[in-house]
Amino acid sequence: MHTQNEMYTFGTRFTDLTFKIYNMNSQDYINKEDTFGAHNYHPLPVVLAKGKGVHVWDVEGNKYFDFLSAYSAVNQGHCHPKIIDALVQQAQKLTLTSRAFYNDVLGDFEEYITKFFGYDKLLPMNTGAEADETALKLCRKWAYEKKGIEDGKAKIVVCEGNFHGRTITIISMSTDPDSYKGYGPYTPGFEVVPYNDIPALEKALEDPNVAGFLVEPIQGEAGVYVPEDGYLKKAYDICKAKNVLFIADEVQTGLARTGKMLACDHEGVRPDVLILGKALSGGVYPVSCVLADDDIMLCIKPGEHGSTYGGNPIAGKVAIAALEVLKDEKLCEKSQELGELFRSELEKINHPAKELVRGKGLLNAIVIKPHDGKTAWDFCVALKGNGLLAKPTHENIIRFAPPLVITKEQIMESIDIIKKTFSDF
Ligand code: IF1
Repeated sequence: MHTQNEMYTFGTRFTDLTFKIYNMNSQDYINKEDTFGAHNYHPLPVVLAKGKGVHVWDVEGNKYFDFLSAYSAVNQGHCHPKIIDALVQQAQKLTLTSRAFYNDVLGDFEEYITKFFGYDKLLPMNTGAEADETALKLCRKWAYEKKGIEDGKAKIVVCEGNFHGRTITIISMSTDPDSYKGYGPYTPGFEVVPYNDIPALEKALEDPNVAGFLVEPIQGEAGVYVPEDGYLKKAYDICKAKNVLFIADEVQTGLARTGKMLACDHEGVRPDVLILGKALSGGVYPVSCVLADDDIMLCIKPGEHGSTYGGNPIAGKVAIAALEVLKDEKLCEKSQELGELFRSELEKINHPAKELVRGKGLLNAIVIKPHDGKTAWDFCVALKGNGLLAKPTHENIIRFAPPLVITKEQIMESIDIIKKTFSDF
């Protein structure tokens, strides 16, 4: 046990950093997590202690570009002062009332966000999975109360390669064994169709018991799989023709990440049910939600759904601040412009290990061909050594998703790091 902690101010190498360290190095932290924590992740071997904007620092004071952004939760940059201030101010007033009582923040949050996205109503939750679960329940309720499907018979169509969270019902619709294996029995009522396949969707919607189509506008976990132009609009039109709810999971693609406020905006599609999370709080606090119009949202009556923390005062203030930052700092435009620059620079890299580049806005990925027995993981470890943090999704795809506050100069600096890593690879 370390009896004392010592404040060090690093010398010239880390002039702007002062770390409280308990004489522990990264490996000590890793060992501690290994001893006392569940082994449900295999993190990159880096131990972070500080974040600001596009940068994070490890316990040794090494500085990195964060190109994961906590899976697109930190679009506004680490510890954005406006969002932190909203958190701190509210935290000193009233943190949680539950929904047993009203409070003086939730109504403002509901009004702000419904006008921001153009929907009648908000149902606030905390995590993305809870918001997806809420959307599934809403869709089933609507099926029985409005579409007239026989009770218990509603079906929801989902896509091959989907990722919507880790609950038993959500993994019941997953096609990734790592997500569902060993967790049966599974929740029934889901049908899987190939992603980016309109004929297959059309066929599935012939079934009159289909109530909803749940889709990610770009499949993040599947490896930043961008469907062909027009896919979302065609899918939406088929849903409308069959009186099926188009449910967009924008937990990862939403909030300026792909160059528009919503990825659905690229095709002018307005989802019947919109699911948001992650950057809805700028990475400061768990905030998620579902947005819909009255004819759908009011199918859930008082006492039929809820959450202890859902819509708490801190969440409301933090979310308003996080959304204001997206607008004030024009992060949609930045994401669009810098994403194009990033992809065009990546395209110029000639290396046998680089298979292809894909993405939209600042949600991008490179597909790595195993090279000299080295994988995408090895590439990410090498990137870390060169000052950039990214994480492979599946064994051969590396997602690049920096905070949207990144500058053009920082994009070019990051490209140089990626080029250097390729040349050493
Ligand atoms: C993990 C993946 C990304 C999501 C979409 C809902 C959720 C997520 C489109 C659930 C969450 C996170 C979860 C995290 C890693 C990360 C992830 F690799 F798992 F799939 F981003 F691609 N819809 N994605 O991407 O939101 O409940 O986590 O707040 O579980 O390892 P959550």
